[in-house]
Amino acid sequence: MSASPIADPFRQFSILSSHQDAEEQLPPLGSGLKILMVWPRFPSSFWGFEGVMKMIPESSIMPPLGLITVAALCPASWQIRLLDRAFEELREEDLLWADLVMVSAMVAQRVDALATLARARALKRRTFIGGPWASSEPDFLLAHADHVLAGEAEEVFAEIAVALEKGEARRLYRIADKPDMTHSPAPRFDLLQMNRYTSMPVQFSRGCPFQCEFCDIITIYGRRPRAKTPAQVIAELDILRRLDWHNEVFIVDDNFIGNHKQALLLTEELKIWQERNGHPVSFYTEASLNLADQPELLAAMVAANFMYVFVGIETPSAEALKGSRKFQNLRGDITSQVRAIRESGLWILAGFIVGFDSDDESIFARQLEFIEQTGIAWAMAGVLQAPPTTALFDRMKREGRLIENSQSTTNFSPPNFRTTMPLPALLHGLAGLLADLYTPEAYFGRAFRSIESWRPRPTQHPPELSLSYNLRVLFSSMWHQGVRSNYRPAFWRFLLLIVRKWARQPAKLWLGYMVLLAGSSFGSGRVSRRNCGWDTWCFWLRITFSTMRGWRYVNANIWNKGKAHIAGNVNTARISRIFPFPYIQI
Ligand code: B12
Ligand code: SF4
Repeated sequence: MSASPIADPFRQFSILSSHQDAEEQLPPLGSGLKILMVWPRFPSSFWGFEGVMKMIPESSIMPPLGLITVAALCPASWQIRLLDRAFEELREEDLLWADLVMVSAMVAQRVDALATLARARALKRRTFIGGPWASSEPDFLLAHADHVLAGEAEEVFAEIAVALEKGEARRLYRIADKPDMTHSPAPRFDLLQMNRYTSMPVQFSRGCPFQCEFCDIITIYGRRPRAKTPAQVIAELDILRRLDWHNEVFIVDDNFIGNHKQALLLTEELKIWQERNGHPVSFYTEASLNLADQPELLAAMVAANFMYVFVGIETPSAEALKGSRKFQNLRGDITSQVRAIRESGLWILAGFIVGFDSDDESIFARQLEFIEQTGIAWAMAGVLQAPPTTALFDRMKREGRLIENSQSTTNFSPPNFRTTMPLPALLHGLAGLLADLYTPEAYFGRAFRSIESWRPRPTQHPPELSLSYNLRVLFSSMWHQGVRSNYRPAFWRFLLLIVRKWARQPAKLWLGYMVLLAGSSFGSGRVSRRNCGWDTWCFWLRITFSTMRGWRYVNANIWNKGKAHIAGNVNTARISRIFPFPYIQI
């Protein structure tokens, strides 16, 4: 495998400014480089758990595994610092210290990623970007960074490092081949401020065998799952243990059961490792719904101390599942599959999508009913997007429905294509769905039912955190949620309920408490500005409520702009300006 430049690597030449002339030979950086790795800030969303972060000592859910993996590929003579913008400021002296500023980003981080690159350039620092966004839009990023890597770094980065030192590095590397994961080095966990995170990431496999139309996993990481050996994963866990990590570990695979035989082999090894080391960590992961049909694997996961799993359920509409080629979700009754997974010992959280071509306005009520019926407390519901490189993106382009230059970044931005359902109806419908899902009563009600029907086994141990840590978090949540929030009664009712019901069941008590804390992000629909800053998820819900209550001006605007949007006169960025999602990047 080699790093192959694309045929015309400077396609964006016209938008490069003169000093970034693509023909310009970038000077050698020399040896012993100082590298500043930057993980840009995310906008607020479901995933940031901003409300929770205010009540716990940690600052972020997880560190950037991509960057610490690349760090492990850098020559030993390079000095590396990692800066996580979730909790660190990027100062001018940090940039000036570095010979090379390396950025990794998802599309969702675009604003801060571009700002970082611009600041580094202004100080004449060399810049290099990689990661999922670079993999999906390398040509765009070529205008903002000196070097761009689209694809995975494992088998090419040693060569690129030498080229950087000697001044022979290309501007754009597009890595077509997928590396053999058995050559992936153990990430540099030692670069992390580990106490700032609630989970540590470990990756076993990349890629997914399915073909969902909207998914860029399969276009970025491929459809043939590639995995590390169990020994590699165990070695990474040993590093974490040596670094005294004893909290959750997220197996960040695109689909943990993409190759279920390999997943089973790994899981059996994990079980032995846990027993040997006194169950120091608990695991969670992402998997497709057909996990429900794998009782042996489910049992092994439970035995290895997996606690919960994220599943892409997307929609109860068979038509939408068919239309988006998510055939694996059509093979059984989803409600029974969810129940089967939970009864086998894994709690479930899930993703839901509205805005498929076949969706009409009844979809919101159907989703609500379905989520209530399956009792999924953490239901990440958002609108369909067509990320670049996906089959959906290509189809929207063919059908003339793609909105060029859309600034949409997440499933909470208006879609980057013209939807069949009128946009105002879609956005209002989603707002209503989320509002209904996340009233304190609905949220805590689902949470209780789902934990009650979850059947953890004696092998499942929640992370062992110190008494002082637990007391600190408990008092903090009592203050923020139990005193200052306006869902106080629901907080106390749920707290008393979980203590009364599950005091003798540590796994359920722990999960109940996590759900209670997360209520500050999810379940606080009717909140006041006082208890939850303007930057958080609940701000959006609050606006939703205001809108629902008849904030006519906003409604009218959304409606009119939405009509214009459907007619093709307005792009989503302009819609974003008038639709007050706080995390839409404009
Ligand atoms: C774990 C994970 C999360 C975690 C935490 C993220 C974190 N702190 O790392 C959580 C659950 C919070 C999350 C959330 C989201 N995520 Co996410 N997530 C992942 C997942 C499953 C694993 C990430 C990972 O650790 N990968 C392992 C590393 C090793 O891979 P890598 O980053 O690609 O790095 C390799 C190369 O890219 C390259 N590289 C990386 N960086 C750099 C830098 C340089 C300079 C160079 C040279 C090379 C290089 O080298 C590495 C080794 O080959 C990925 C899927 C995936 N396979 O990556 C999705 C993924 C990154 N997430 C994605 C999305 C869309 C989201 C959300 C926006 C969800 C949503 N639907 O709205 C949110 C946004 C978060 C927020 N707060 O708003 C997309 C991103 C798409 C894109 N093109 O940007 C992905 C690809 C999944 C998908 N297609 O849906 N996510
Ligand atoms: S199952 Fe998930 S990862 Fe696999 S193709 Fe579908 S959406 Fe992508």
